[in-house]
Amino acid sequence: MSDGFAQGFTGTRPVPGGGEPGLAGVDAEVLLTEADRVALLRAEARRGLTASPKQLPPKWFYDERGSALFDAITREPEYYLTRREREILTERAVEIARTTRASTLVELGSGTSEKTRLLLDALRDVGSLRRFMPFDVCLPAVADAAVALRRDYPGLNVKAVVGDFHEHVRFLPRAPQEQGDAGPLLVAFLGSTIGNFDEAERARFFASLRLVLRPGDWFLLGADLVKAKRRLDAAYNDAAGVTVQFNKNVLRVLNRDLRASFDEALFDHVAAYDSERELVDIRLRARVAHQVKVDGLGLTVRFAAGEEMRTEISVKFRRAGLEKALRAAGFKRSGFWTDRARDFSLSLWRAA
Ligand code: SAH
Ligand code: AVI
Repeated sequence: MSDGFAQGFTGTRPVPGGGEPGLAGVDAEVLLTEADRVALLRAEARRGLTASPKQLPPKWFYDERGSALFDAITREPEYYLTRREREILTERAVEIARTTRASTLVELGSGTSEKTRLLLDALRDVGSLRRFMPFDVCLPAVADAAVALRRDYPGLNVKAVVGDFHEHVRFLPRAPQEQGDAGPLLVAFLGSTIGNFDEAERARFFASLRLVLRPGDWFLLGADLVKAKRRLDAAYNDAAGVTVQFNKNVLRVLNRDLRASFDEALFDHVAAYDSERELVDIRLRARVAHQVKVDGLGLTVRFAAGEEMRTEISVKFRRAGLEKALRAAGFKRSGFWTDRARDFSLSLWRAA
């Protein structure tokens, strides 16, 4: 196991970065190599495409194009989440920096790390920040973010991590004591990506995160809140159709990486808020009965006319539910904030 990573766990071993194409010149730790990624895609696609109902995990949206499409969604007028979270971060970053005095900031599902600059600025200004670690399943996204941040934050040690947060949280980086860099760790999980987890995944994630943190470390969580169905349906069905492209991108990933023959034109994007389960259910619906060959899996997948395949859920939260889940995992609340419209929440938790 490589230096700087939490010790004492078994399972997938981190391999030093550098060898992966696309990471040249980036200080990186690769927990999920390209070969691992394809093996995981094969396993998860086989399971999901042969399940009833069919489903695919949302992580497979995010190749380079999928990450760019998500970034475009955040600028659509209906997709309020990113703007609301940025509003809270703008108001609270200094308070978060003064409270945590973190020396290492790890960002899970970091994407462009654009909003994270508010935290980086505040932590730099209080003088505690030494290291930033963007962690994402999408290698091009994390590499681009690392290059831009290294340029814009001279003196900051930026280490990119390529990994799957369902699998690799147990390898979260620790600052080696001998570098005199043993201040608190702050793990940020922004954008309401936690909403893409089901209840069991959420509980497992909070528990494994708590295990890897030490008392005195911190967790910052961005989570979207329950609101009117009209606004949620609009946010996931933008008029410009960017979310349609994003949802269908998973079919391109399967076509390229598993030699599948999905035809995007034969599927409709379907996204609707379910007010009983308090989540947006996001699917691809077959327009007509047809079959799709997935050569890489030696599989033929049959779709009935109107059959839906789930590609993502986006859970919407209530404060009480979030507090219960985090307390159960061993976190103590330090702050809970919303934007002025009370659309989105940002909460700070201390490993107790
Ligand atoms: N945090 C950013 C991006 C959110 S989009 C923001 O707030 O705008 C979700 C991000 O999580 C994408 O960058 C995607 O590549 C990443 N992601 C999705 N599933 C993942 C997984 N299983 N492990 C690691 N990263 C994942
Ligand atoms: C990344 N994740 C939190 C987004 C969301 O809102 O659930 C992804 C997304 N899916 C459709 N639009 C945006």
